[in-house]
Amino acid sequence: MKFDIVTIFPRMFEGPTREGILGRAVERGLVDLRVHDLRDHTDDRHRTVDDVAYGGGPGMVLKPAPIFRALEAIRETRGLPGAVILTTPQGRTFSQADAVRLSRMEHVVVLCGRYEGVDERVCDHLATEELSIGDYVLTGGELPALVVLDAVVRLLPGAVGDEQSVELDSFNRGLLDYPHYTRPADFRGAAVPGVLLSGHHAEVRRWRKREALRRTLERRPDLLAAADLDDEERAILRELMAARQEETDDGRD
Ligand code: JD8
Repeated sequence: MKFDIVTIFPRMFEGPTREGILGRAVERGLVDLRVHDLRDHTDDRHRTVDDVAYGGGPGMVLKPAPIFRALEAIRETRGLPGAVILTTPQGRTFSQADAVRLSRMEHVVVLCGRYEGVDERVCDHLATEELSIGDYVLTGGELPALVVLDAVVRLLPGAVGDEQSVELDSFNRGLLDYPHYTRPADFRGAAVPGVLLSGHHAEVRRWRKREALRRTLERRPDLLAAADLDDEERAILRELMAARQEETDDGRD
């Protein structure tokens, strides 16, 4: 997969793209990643990428010309991308479904905004989609670009050692993950749940289902509507909801 990022801070990508699963995927060539310095696409002595906003007001805006020229250079050397993403607070919230969709493309470009944002003509005539990573304010689009890159690359075949772990991924199934434990069985008086030490694989599986459902019901009930549940999970969920109803109905009689 080809992945191009356009930014005024290319060094922000150095650490994150050298480490861990992402670093290994880049090293092995699963993703052909290129980070482009927007200033290399300016034509003035000062390498100007920003300007004051028409209409006035505080803060600078990224000029359209360097961004359009950067994209033209990418098209010439790398071909036509399947998506040109602008990371912006105005975008639709990036989801696992977006990560899956983008991971099936041959070529993705991400444009990183800074300052007060980018000239609207970039959104209108260059970007094919606008994505946000969540409802909080960052200083620019570089961290969102890294989030998108990380979520996409781990889905590429061969990126994660164990393909099964990607398939069983909590978000893949639409539920939160169950709790994980490792040795020791007793850590400073806090015990690992006995069922996990029992060696009863069927019981372990059922306990994990129950815990995943309990946590999802407790913390992210919004996820349950779209979750892909089997018959056993639906039965467990009914039990958990009935038990909760009991708790809140305490003073009924
Ligand atoms: C791109 C500039 C900062 C945003 C004034 C200073 C995404 N989930 C997200 N939160 N924030 C961003 C994001 C913020 C950005 C830029 C993305 C470019 N800024 C601006 C508007 C208000 N500040 C984001 N994706």
